[in-house]
Amino acid sequence: MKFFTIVLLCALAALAWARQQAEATEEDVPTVFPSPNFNAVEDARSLRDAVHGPGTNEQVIIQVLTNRSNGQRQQIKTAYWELYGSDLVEDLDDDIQDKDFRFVVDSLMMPFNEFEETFTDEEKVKYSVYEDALHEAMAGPGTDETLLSRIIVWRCEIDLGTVKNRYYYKYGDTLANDVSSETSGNYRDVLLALIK
Ligand SMILES: [Ca+2]
Repeated sequence: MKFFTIVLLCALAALAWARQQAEATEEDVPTVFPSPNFNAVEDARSLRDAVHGPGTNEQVIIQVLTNRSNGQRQQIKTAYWELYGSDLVEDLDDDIQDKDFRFVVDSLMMPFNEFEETFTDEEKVKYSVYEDALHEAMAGPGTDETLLSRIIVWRCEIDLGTVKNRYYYKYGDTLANDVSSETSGNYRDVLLALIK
Protein backbone atom coordinates (compact mmCIF):
# COMPACT_ATOMS: atom_id res chain seq x y z
CA MET A 1 0.00 0.00 0.00
CA LYS A 2 2.77 2.34 1.01
CA PHE A 3 4.59 1.57 -2.24
CA PHE A 4 1.58 2.57 -4.33
CA THR A 5 1.19 5.79 -2.38
CA ILE A 6 4.78 6.66 -3.23
CA VAL A 7 4.25 5.79 -6.90
CA LEU A 8 1.10 7.90 -6.94
CA LEU A 9 2.85 10.86 -5.31
CA CYS A 10 5.72 10.59 -7.79
CA ALA A 11 3.29 10.51 -10.69
CA LEU A 12 1.48 13.59 -9.35
CA ALA A 13 4.78 15.40 -8.85
CA ALA A 14 5.82 14.52 -12.41
CA LEU A 15 2.51 15.81 -13.74
CA ALA A 16 2.83 19.07 -11.82
CA TRP A 17 6.37 19.48 -13.11
CA ALA A 18 5.29 18.81 -16.71
CA ARG A 19 2.51 21.36 -16.42
CA GLN A 20 4.89 23.94 -15.00
CA GLN A 21 7.29 23.30 -17.90
CA ALA A 22 4.44 23.69 -20.39
CA GLU A 23 3.45 27.00 -18.83
CA ALA A 24 7.03 28.22 -18.65
CA THR A 25 7.64 27.44 -22.32
CA GLU A 26 4.29 28.83 -23.52
CA GLU A 27 5.54 31.30 -26.06
CA ASP A 28 4.34 34.87 -26.14
CA VAL A 29 2.59 35.52 -29.42
CA PRO A 30 1.84 39.14 -30.33
CA THR A 31 -0.83 40.16 -32.83
CA VAL A 32 0.94 43.27 -34.15
CA PHE A 33 4.26 42.84 -35.90
CA PRO A 34 6.76 45.29 -37.43
CA SER A 35 6.05 45.85 -41.12
CA PRO A 36 8.81 44.22 -43.21
CA ASN A 37 8.57 46.79 -46.02
CA PHE A 38 8.46 49.78 -43.76
CA ASN A 39 8.82 53.29 -45.17
CA ALA A 40 8.21 56.02 -42.60
CA VAL A 41 7.93 58.79 -45.22
CA GLU A 42 5.33 56.88 -47.24
CA ASP A 43 3.30 56.22 -44.10
CA ALA A 44 3.55 59.86 -43.04
CA ARG A 45 2.19 60.87 -46.47
CA SER A 46 -0.67 58.37 -46.24
CA LEU A 47 -1.65 59.70 -42.83
CA ARG A 48 -1.41 63.30 -44.03
CA ASP A 49 -3.78 62.45 -46.90
CA ALA A 50 -6.10 60.74 -44.40
CA VAL A 51 -6.47 63.82 -42.19
CA HIS A 52 -5.76 66.79 -44.45
CA GLY A 53 -8.66 68.74 -45.89
CA PRO A 54 -12.33 68.04 -45.26
CA GLY A 55 -13.25 64.67 -43.82
CA THR A 56 -11.07 61.93 -42.46
CA ASN A 57 -10.12 58.56 -43.84
CA GLU A 58 -10.29 56.52 -40.65
CA GLN A 59 -9.71 53.24 -42.47
CA VAL A 60 -6.29 54.46 -43.67
CA ILE A 61 -5.39 55.51 -40.12
CA ILE A 62 -6.41 52.08 -38.82
CA GLN A 63 -4.63 50.24 -41.63
CA VAL A 64 -1.33 52.08 -41.08
CA LEU A 65 -1.23 52.22 -37.28
CA THR A 66 -2.25 48.60 -36.60
CA ASN A 67 0.27 47.14 -39.03
CA ARG A 68 3.39 48.84 -37.65
CA SER A 69 5.32 48.24 -34.45
CA ASN A 70 5.41 50.94 -31.80
CA GLY A 71 8.99 51.76 -32.82
CA GLN A 72 7.90 52.21 -36.44
CA ARG A 73 5.04 54.47 -35.37
CA GLN A 74 7.57 56.70 -33.61
CA GLN A 75 9.56 56.94 -36.85
CA ILE A 76 6.39 57.91 -38.73
CA LYS A 77 5.82 60.69 -36.19
CA THR A 78 9.34 62.03 -36.84
CA ALA A 79 8.98 61.75 -40.62
CA TYR A 80 5.63 63.57 -40.44
CA TRP A 81 7.19 66.40 -38.45
CA GLU A 82 10.05 66.71 -40.95
CA LEU A 83 7.69 66.72 -43.95
CA TYR A 84 4.92 68.97 -42.66
CA GLY A 85 6.30 70.79 -39.60
CA SER A 86 3.25 69.59 -37.74
CA ASP A 87 2.60 67.15 -34.91
CA LEU A 88 1.03 63.96 -36.23
CA VAL A 89 -0.74 63.15 -32.96
CA GLU A 90 -2.27 66.63 -32.75
CA ASP A 91 -3.42 66.42 -36.36
CA LEU A 92 -4.98 62.99 -35.74
CA ASP A 93 -6.67 64.26 -32.56
CA ASP A 94 -8.10 67.28 -34.38
CA ASP A 95 -9.72 65.01 -36.94
CA ILE A 96 -11.01 62.14 -34.86
CA GLN A 97 -14.40 62.78 -33.27
CA ASP A 98 -15.03 59.45 -31.52
CA LYS A 99 -13.32 59.70 -28.11
CA ASP A 100 -12.79 55.94 -27.74
CA PHE A 101 -11.22 55.66 -31.18
CA ARG A 102 -9.08 58.72 -30.42
CA PHE A 103 -7.93 57.17 -27.15
CA VAL A 104 -6.69 54.04 -28.95
CA VAL A 105 -4.91 56.10 -31.61
CA ASP A 106 -3.24 58.29 -28.96
CA SER A 107 -2.21 55.21 -26.97
CA LEU A 108 -0.75 53.54 -30.05
CA MET A 109 1.22 56.69 -30.87
CA MET A 110 2.82 56.95 -27.40
CA PRO A 111 6.33 55.51 -27.06
CA PHE A 112 5.74 52.06 -25.58
CA ASN A 113 7.60 52.60 -22.29
CA GLU A 114 5.70 55.86 -21.77
CA PHE A 115 2.40 54.11 -22.43
CA GLU A 116 3.29 51.30 -20.04
CA GLU A 117 3.95 53.88 -17.33
CA THR A 118 0.29 54.91 -17.48
CA PHE A 119 -0.34 51.67 -15.55
CA THR A 120 0.25 52.02 -11.82
CA ASP A 121 1.96 49.16 -9.98
CA GLU A 122 -1.40 48.26 -8.44
CA GLU A 123 -2.99 48.12 -11.89
CA LYS A 124 -0.19 45.94 -13.22
CA VAL A 125 -0.93 43.42 -10.47
CA LYS A 126 -4.69 43.78 -10.76
CA TYR A 127 -4.72 43.22 -14.52
CA SER A 128 -1.86 40.72 -14.73
CA VAL A 129 -4.18 37.94 -15.95
CA TYR A 130 -4.93 39.77 -19.16
CA GLU A 131 -7.78 37.57 -20.40
CA ASP A 132 -9.59 38.19 -17.09
CA ALA A 133 -9.03 41.95 -17.33
CA LEU A 134 -10.42 41.94 -20.88
CA HIS A 135 -13.40 39.89 -19.78
CA GLU A 136 -13.97 42.18 -16.80
CA ALA A 137 -13.96 45.23 -19.09
CA MET A 138 -16.85 43.77 -21.10
CA ALA A 139 -18.80 41.78 -18.48
CA GLY A 140 -22.26 42.90 -17.44
CA PRO A 141 -24.16 45.86 -18.85
CA GLY A 142 -22.03 48.41 -20.66
CA THR A 143 -18.33 48.31 -21.39
CA ASP A 144 -15.27 49.77 -19.70
CA GLU A 145 -13.83 51.11 -22.96
CA THR A 146 -10.77 52.62 -21.32
CA LEU A 147 -9.73 49.36 -19.69
CA LEU A 148 -10.50 47.37 -22.85
CA SER A 149 -8.41 49.73 -25.00
CA ARG A 150 -5.50 49.91 -22.58
CA ILE A 151 -5.13 46.14 -22.24
CA ILE A 152 -5.36 45.55 -26.00
CA VAL A 153 -2.87 48.32 -26.85
CA TRP A 154 -0.57 47.15 -24.05
CA ARG A 155 -0.47 43.48 -25.04
CA CYS A 156 -0.85 43.53 -28.85
CA GLU A 157 2.88 43.75 -29.42
CA ILE A 158 3.75 41.33 -26.62
CA ASP A 159 1.40 38.41 -26.14
CA LEU A 160 -2.15 39.21 -27.23
CA GLY A 161 -2.13 36.13 -29.50
CA THR A 162 -1.53 33.95 -26.44
CA VAL A 163 -4.02 35.91 -24.34
CA LYS A 164 -6.61 35.45 -27.10
CA ASN A 165 -6.26 31.65 -26.90
CA ARG A 166 -6.53 31.64 -23.14
CA TYR A 167 -9.58 33.91 -23.36
CA TYR A 168 -11.29 31.47 -25.69
CA TYR A 169 -10.59 28.43 -23.48
CA LYS A 170 -11.66 30.24 -20.35
CA TYR A 171 -14.75 32.08 -21.57
CA GLY A 172 -15.93 29.95 -24.49
CA ASP A 173 -16.17 32.79 -27.01
CA THR A 174 -13.48 34.49 -29.03
CA LEU A 175 -12.14 37.83 -27.86
CA ALA A 176 -12.93 39.26 -31.31
CA ASN A 177 -16.58 38.17 -31.05
CA ASP A 178 -17.01 39.69 -27.62
CA VAL A 179 -15.28 42.94 -28.61
CA SER A 180 -17.38 43.04 -31.75
CA SER A 181 -20.64 42.85 -29.82
CA GLU A 182 -19.56 45.39 -27.17
CA THR A 183 -18.23 48.14 -29.46
CA SER A 184 -19.08 49.88 -32.72
CA GLY A 185 -17.83 52.08 -35.54
CA ASN A 186 -14.18 53.01 -36.04
CA TYR A 187 -13.49 52.12 -32.43
CA ARG A 188 -14.56 48.55 -33.09
CA ASP A 189 -12.58 48.45 -36.35
CA VAL A 190 -9.33 49.57 -34.69
CA LEU A 191 -9.68 47.06 -31.81
CA LEU A 192 -10.46 44.19 -34.17
CA ALA A 193 -7.48 45.18 -36.33
CA LEU A 194 -5.25 44.97 -33.24
CA ILE A 195 -6.72 41.66 -32.10
CA LYS A 196 -6.45 40.25 -35.68
CA1 LIG B 1 -21.00 44.39 -21.51
